[in-house]
Amino acid sequence: MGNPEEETLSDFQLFIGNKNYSSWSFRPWIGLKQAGIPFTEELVPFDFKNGNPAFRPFSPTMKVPVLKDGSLTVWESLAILEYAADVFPDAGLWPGDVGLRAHARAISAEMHAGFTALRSACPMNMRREPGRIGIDGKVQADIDRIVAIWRECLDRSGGPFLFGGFTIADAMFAPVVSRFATYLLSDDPTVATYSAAMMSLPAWIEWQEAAVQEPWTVEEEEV
Ligand SMILES: N[C@@H](CCC(=O)N[C@@H](CS)C(=O)NCC(=O)O)C(=O)O
Repeated sequence: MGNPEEETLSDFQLFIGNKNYSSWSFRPWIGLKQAGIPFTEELVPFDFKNGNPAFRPFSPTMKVPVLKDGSLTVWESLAILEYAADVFPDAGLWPGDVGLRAHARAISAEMHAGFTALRSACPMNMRREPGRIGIDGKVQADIDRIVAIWRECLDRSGGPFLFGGFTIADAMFAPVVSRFATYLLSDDPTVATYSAAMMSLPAWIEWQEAAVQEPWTVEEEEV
């Protein structure tokens, strides 16, 4: 396999949670969509009160996202995107240059492992009316670090995405872009420009349009 445009079919089956809230699901979903990699979407709504029993048949961690490719199961958002980049090496999911690729992997891993203060204080909630909330020093430190990462990448690449064209790094930061917009977390012009580019992607619009129409409310995620 190589170029997704030359592929008529893939067996990729992506299990995701509610589009309005599932920030981890959004990452591989927008990455695969943006790269033109075909997949079947299986949306399984959260059922936190009962421990999400419907996740048991497909998810070894009882979390989403999960990718199935035939008999293979891949969990963890970044591992799913890495697998897609391996299966479709011509899809441009990582920068071509080895040094830029290392940088893109570093910030993607930093996102995957970190920014816990921001993630817990400001859950992704695409339906929420934009508005500020009180934020503490730890959340502000996460915001400052994210803005520094974006500014460094965009200054070097010239945009519109972190490494010029859309890569896994953008997919990993997509839910943060959404949080910045929902909770009005930064007035930095770099954030505004980058967010506008991300939020005008057809894949972003498709996800958001579905998210805002979902009937489910998850109280734990409403701030
Ligand atoms: N590190 C995991 C995080 C997955 C995760 O926490 N997913 C959330 C939804 S966004 C989930 O399934 N939560 C259900 C639960 O914790 O019971 C990844 O990158 O995929």
